[in-house]
Amino acid sequence: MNIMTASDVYIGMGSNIGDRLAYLKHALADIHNHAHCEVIRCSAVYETAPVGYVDQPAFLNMAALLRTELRPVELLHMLMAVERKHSRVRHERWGPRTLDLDILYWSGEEVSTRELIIPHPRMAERAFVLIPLLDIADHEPSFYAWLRKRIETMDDEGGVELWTHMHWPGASVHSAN
Ligand code: X6L
Ligand code: MG
Ligand code: MG
Repeated sequence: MNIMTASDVYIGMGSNIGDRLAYLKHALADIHNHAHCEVIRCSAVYETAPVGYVDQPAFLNMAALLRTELRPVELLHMLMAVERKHSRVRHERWGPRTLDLDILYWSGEEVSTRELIIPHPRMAERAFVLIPLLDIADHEPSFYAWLRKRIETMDDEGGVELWTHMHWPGASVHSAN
């Protein structure tokens, strides 16, 4: 990876079917194993009450900081391939999923196409996105200040509870790294 052409990107990750923690760990490994993308940091893992469509199992949510040479749409397609590899199927719009990977914030970049909007347009209202991001965004001062302000103005933590810490590197499901 050529660091002169790489960007910092924050993603949100979620799972609410099956072995939720294993899906998150496998996704981190798959992203990191891509030739043009690496996982720099990850947040703790939070258990969160479902939002939007509430009659579904609780989620595990977390956030990760990636460094990538991919363009935004290329990263989107890579993340969608990782979702599909882990049996993501799209039934009802806001329904349960084995793995959800969302691009949230791309340092120094805004995107607005039919396929992809960055920053994520609904990030600001979702505690299950903002609270994990706060764990890993402290070296991006303006973004970090915005996150703190947004979280402060929320009436509650929106059903977001610390579940476990994720150690990175060393998050692999098998002990092979
Ligand atoms: C009114 C209408 C209020 C719709 C909220 C919020 C819709 C979030 C979709 C909404 C609305 C979403 C996750 C989730 C989903 C997740 C938790 C979505 C897409 N994904 N709940 N609900 N974690 N806790 O990752 O974010 S569906
Ligand atoms: Mg999502
Ligand atoms: Mg998604």
